[in-house]
Amino acid sequence: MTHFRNLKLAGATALAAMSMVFGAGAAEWRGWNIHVEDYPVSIAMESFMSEVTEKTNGELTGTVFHAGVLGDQPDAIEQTRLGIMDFGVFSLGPMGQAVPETNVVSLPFIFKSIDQMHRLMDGEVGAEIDKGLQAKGIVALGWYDAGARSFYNSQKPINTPEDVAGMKIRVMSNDLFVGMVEAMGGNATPMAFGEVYQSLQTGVVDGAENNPPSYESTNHYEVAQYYSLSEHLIIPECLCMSKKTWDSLTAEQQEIVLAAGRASADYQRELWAEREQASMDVIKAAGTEVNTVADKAPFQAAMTEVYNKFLADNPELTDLVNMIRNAE
Ligand code: BDP
Repeated sequence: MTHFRNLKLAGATALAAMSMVFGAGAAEWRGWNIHVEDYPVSIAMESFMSEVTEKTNGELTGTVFHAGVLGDQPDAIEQTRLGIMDFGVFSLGPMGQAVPETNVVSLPFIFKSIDQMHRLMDGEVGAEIDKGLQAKGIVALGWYDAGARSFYNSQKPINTPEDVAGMKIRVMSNDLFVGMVEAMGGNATPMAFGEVYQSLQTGVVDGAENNPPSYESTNHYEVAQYYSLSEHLIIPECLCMSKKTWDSLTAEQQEIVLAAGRASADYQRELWAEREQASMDVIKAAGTEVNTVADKAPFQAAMTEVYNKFLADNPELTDLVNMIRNAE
């Protein structure tokens, strides 16, 4: 009993300390980020938060927690839906388990190029996905760039789907990516981002797949030195706000937050282009063996079963898939 009372007291003291720091009643948002501080996503999130604070004259303040210190991505997505987390930048890859509409952009080779992805996300496709997110408690404030994902591994260059066969490949947590690797004959292991370095190092997996900035910023190139530019996934990221937080704002604040979100997305895309180039320079200087995949057609052909299964399981998303597939 005494023990119990002490615990309660400790909780109350912590709360009192928190309100001293933040000021009673002040909104102190918590922003989730998986990336290290100098990453394009991180810099753009900081700029979003400072613009919001500045334009609201300090009514809205917050902290961005970088490097995944607030937990892994699937959990952070749930917490944002529940309003425990106020905002975060999420890949639409792991978002698929919670928001089915987002899965359409996780279909391999669905976009023809990164430019096309931006154009469509800034238009009707993005609006449809935002609707899906809102139904699950999340508001999209802007679409960030994450380039194209390619395979890397510790064994050999990949040029054909057959080269993937038999390899153990880490994927983000979403059944679609398991299906994608299995369709090439590989073994897929869904795993948290933060565990990949050690798993590559100890041979728990032979490879993984990601864009150049993530391959470089995580130092995965140190333990998986073959980078094969398959560019099989172009998955946008979302500057996402909890709908609970959004609904607590005045109309004027919402306008400021949305404008800051859009502006931060433009900024992030510029930073992204620079970092992609810089990352390629770093990995090449470190001796990574980079190869372009001359013929992507066999990879695309291997994905037929992934599409067929997806459309059979999600017939209601056929129009959205076709909207992208038939776009210029
Ligand atoms: C990076 C994304 C990040 C993902 C990570 C991953 O920016 O959100 O968590 O890939 O592979 O490119 O898990």
